[in-house]
Amino acid sequence: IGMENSCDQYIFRSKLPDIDIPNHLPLTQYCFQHLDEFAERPCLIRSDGSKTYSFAEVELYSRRISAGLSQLGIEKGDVVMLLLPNCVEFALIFLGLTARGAACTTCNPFYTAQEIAKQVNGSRAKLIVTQAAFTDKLMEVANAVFHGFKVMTTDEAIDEYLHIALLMEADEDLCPAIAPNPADVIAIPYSSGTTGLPKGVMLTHRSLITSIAQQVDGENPNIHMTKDDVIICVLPMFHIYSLSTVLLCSLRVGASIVVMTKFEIVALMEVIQKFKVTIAPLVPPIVLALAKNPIVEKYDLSSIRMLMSGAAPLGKDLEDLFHSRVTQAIIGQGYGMTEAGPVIAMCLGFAKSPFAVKVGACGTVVRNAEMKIVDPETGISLPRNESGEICIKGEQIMKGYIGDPEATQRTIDKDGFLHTGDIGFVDDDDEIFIVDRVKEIIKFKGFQVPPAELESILLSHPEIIDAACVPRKDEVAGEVPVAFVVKASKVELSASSVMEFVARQVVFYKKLRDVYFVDAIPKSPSGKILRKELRLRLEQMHRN
Ligand code: 4UV
Repeated sequence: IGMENSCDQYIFRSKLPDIDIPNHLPLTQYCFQHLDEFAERPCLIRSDGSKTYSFAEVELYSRRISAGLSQLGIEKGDVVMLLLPNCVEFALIFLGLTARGAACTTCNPFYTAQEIAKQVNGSRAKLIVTQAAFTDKLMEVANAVFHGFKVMTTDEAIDEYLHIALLMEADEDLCPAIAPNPADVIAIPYSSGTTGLPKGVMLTHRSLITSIAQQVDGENPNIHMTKDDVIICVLPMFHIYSLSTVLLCSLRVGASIVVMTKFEIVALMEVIQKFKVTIAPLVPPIVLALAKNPIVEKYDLSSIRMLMSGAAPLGKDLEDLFHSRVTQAIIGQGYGMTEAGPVIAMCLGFAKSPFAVKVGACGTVVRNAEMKIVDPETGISLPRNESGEICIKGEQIMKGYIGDPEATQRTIDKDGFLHTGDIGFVDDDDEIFIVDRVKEIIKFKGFQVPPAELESILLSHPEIIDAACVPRKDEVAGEVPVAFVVKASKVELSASSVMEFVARQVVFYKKLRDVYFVDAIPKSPSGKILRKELRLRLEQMHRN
């Protein structure tokens, strides 16, 4: 327990004992292992009240969909893209794919055709499952994709495309047996990791099961979630936080999941009140709205007993303010990263036998895992209370980036530790505090904005000769992307035209919020952009 110093390494562990994790099972079998205890209870609930699926129905549909997929020619190992906002069909198809042994790559439906095409190409998705409203973009996607793919809609039937009824009405008895291996890849969310462009993160049966178990299994689970809980699913399921901690953890323990299509404060309040939501996994911008919007006072939020914030830093003041509104709830943070499977650390105040926790901490390392803090310059592991790069090891971490062994090697060291690119320390009570970031990523409301992607778009502009993108602090979004741009000599180029040029090619949260023209981008002798220097320059500009 706690820290040990072996082989000159400081290793940090959970305060909870390790447990046996049945990660030899296929994911669907693990999720439905205790189905008998809650088969007839509500599992997936549409927040508009139009439909509820029991656990038994969800399990049945996972087999039907698996059978339907095989009739469509989807084989074990094939990749299917879910291009969907939150909906119960997302969950059903994800489970059907998993049962089929196929992998699901999750994509933001609001992405532009260009962004979608990159992910379809990178993951080699054979089928895109989406809603009618998003099919407009798919012609353009098809033109930019090197292989053929099919399209299926989950709502309206469209003549030229497949329809979900083919899956929902398939005969479950025709579900073919597959021989799943714990190391088979079943989810490929995209992340830019510590550097560069978005990459497909290969998560296996074993990694996802391990992460779920680290969260909700054991006699004293780190997150005490049970079949009596009602959890709000407002965060997008295409992001690993919602997919793992909301969807998969709830399936495992039998908690009811209320699925909301999108975040809107009044709708969220109504849903929490109506369904007596007990667990609310959120991100800091939603916590901010809950803490500050006067409308919140009009609703009864007394059912909430656990409030989790993750995916971006939660300020201490905000946490305190929020607590004054929902005094009965335990508030705490989860700290995750797509590549880490995803959960790295979790608030121990959420445990069945809870521990005292401090405001501002982002949890304690999960059980069945090892953490080290290393000096980013020397790689030497550091003791308690010293800040360095947070590294995590365990069976939950990714298998690697799809088709990119070099990026995998840069991220997972020879001892099997995943390097997060986050700077933080472990205190005397095993709590983790994140203080900075050495990786490039910009986080807008918890969404990833990879600077390298914006830079490559900027460099494709005929009048731009160099560019660098960095985060600027923002009270609501946490961070927003801004660019430093070097223009070709003598050309007239306005900041607004550069911003528009980028905006046409990216989803809303990747849009540049400012452009600063400079003579040169500061770089190291090896040509790496000195992002820290640009971040400092920004801070100085805003102080003046
Ligand atoms: O790859 P990603 O977008 O992944 C996430 C996942 C967050 C999760 C997942 C499951 C949970 O149960 C949960 O509570 C949170 O965000 O981005 C990874 C990076 O986001 C920052 C940090 O820089 C990661 O490397 N980040 C994530 N959580 C926190 C955070 C946090 N609590 N505080 C500060 N930064």
